[in-house]
Amino acid sequence: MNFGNPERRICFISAESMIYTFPEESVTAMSQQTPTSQNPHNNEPSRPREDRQSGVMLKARPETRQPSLYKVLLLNDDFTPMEFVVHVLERFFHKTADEATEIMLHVHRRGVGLCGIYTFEVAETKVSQVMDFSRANEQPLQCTMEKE
Ligand code: TYC
Repeated sequence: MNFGNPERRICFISAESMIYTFPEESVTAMSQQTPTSQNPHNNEPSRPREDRQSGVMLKARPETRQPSLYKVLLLNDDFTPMEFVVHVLERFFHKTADEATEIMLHVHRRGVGLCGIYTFEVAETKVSQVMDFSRANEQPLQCTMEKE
């Protein structure tokens, strides 16, 4: 058995739980490359690169993305009482009385207004909560979401 001076190798565990080892010098060389891959605001998928010595395809950075965001909107109608809309904005969107009144009046005058911006599941939940609450109180108030 050979216990003498083995080549030093660096071990990586990928997101897919694959274990890769590389000669130490090649890892040092890789860490000095591709400054754009270190920009956390770069939302493009990383391109696989081939390590020159091992031939293994490497990802320059983990496959993470910023989630898409969705606007939750209230629509005007002629029947829902203003106080009801203010209450909805306080209850489901955590607005103060002043903020809720301002948004309600904006919707009343302009036809549509922004309640908040959320990830998909949160936006979907807010829309359902408002629609269920309005229906349960026999109000025609409409709430929708749209991608930012
Ligand atoms: N236009 C309604 C009224 O005059 C008030 C209202 C405001 C309704 C905002 C819906 O999203 C709305 N009673």
